[in-house]
Amino acid sequence: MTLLAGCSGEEEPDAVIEIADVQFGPPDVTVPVGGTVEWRFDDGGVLHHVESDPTIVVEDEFDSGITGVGTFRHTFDRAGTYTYTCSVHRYMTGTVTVE
Ligand SMILES: [Cu+2]
Repeated sequence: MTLLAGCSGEEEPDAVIEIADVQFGPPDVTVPVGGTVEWRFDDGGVLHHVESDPTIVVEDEFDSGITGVGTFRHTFDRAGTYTYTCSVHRYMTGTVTVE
């Protein structure tokens, strides 16, 4: 199987957040309703976590699990502002605005 960038058939995310240097970059993104955000764990194997604010309603929760590699995607089907954090580094926070 041959996969070429742009030809793989996998949809491009609406926003990409790089996790590096113990930061979300950028921490705050805006996507349309139905948009997908991709977090990329690219911090030399340092463990991080993308975890939705536990106060949001259950159907909007997202949780990457704690990991140091790969990517995590979540699709946001309802408008709102979603805060998230890294449980390993609680000072790492960001928001996804869906509008
Ligand atoms: Cu972290």
